[in-house]
Amino acid sequence: MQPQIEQLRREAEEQIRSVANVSQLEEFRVTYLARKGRIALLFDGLKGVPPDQRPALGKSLNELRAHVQQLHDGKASSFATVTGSASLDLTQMGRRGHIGTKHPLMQTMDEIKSIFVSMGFGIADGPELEDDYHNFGALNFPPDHPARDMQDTFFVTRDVLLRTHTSPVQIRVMENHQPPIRVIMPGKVYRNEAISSRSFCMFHQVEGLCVDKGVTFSELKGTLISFIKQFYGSSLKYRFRPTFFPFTEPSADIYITCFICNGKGCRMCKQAGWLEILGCGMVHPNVLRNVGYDTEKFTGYAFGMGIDRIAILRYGIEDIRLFFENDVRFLNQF
Ligand code: 2U9
Repeated sequence: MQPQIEQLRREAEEQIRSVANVSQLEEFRVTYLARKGRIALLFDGLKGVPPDQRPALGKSLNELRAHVQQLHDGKASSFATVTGSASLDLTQMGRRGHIGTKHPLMQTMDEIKSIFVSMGFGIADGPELEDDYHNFGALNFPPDHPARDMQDTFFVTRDVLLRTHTSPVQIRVMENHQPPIRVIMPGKVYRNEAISSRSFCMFHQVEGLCVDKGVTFSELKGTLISFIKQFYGSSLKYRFRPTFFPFTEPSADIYITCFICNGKGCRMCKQAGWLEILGCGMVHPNVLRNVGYDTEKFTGYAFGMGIDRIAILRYGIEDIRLFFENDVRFLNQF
């Protein structure tokens, strides 16, 4: 049996040199070291040798097994990764890289931005932490206005809060620049509302401001109708409805025919047949005075829209919270 042991040692030594990957190494292990492998077969053969030769042959076989195990382990560690925990098979096919998509809110935001940029608007941004004056006072909110209530606003200190709209950015733009001004402000805003499928404590707005000599409500209408036609399609119906905001006078909400039920009335438009998509108005003279503009010389219009609501309608999304969970199964659909 000794010659067989020697023969097997040489074979194993030769074989291990040609092992080039993890599956070939496993084949090697099964051939030589497994319970029914070639070394185990030799051990079985010990039963048939004369008892006086068994101890010496047993010792040789044990040495052979240890040697072959060492050959195996040496090769395995040459395949091992830096951590040593997993084996790295350099011959395996690479995994296909995962290409992400732009978040649906950012897609909507970018489209809106590019329409206004094409109409000559610039883009401005500002802090999400604001003071009471820029978020409320400068915008003509009376001191007792309910929007200042703790229910709606996240106060950080008595005077510092998370902005409830992007309008304070417009105030800062006007404080630092003289007309003509034509800018939009996209960004995150925060409201202390009950969280549900329809409202979240943070959402996105795009607001716009135009101030110059002789700016009229007709210019507001022309600009916003052009935006609506580019964004929603040129054949839809729209309507302006008077409303109230402290910072604009006169003020209006703009509605379009509900594109889900085509105006017949459905759950999305709350049976009205119309969807509210924008708020707008002529900048209140008090707001212009607060930033030091001469109201005899300058007039302006402003508008605002909630991007999350627009994206929900556009993509038919059931729950606003899906936007913020970052579940790739949701995000990959856009
Ligand atoms: C300044 C002067 C006026 C911004 C405006 C709206 C109308 C409006 C809402 C739309 C949906 C908020 O996200 S929403 O809930 N906004 O209806 N916003 S006019 O008016 C301004 C802003 C800044 C200095």
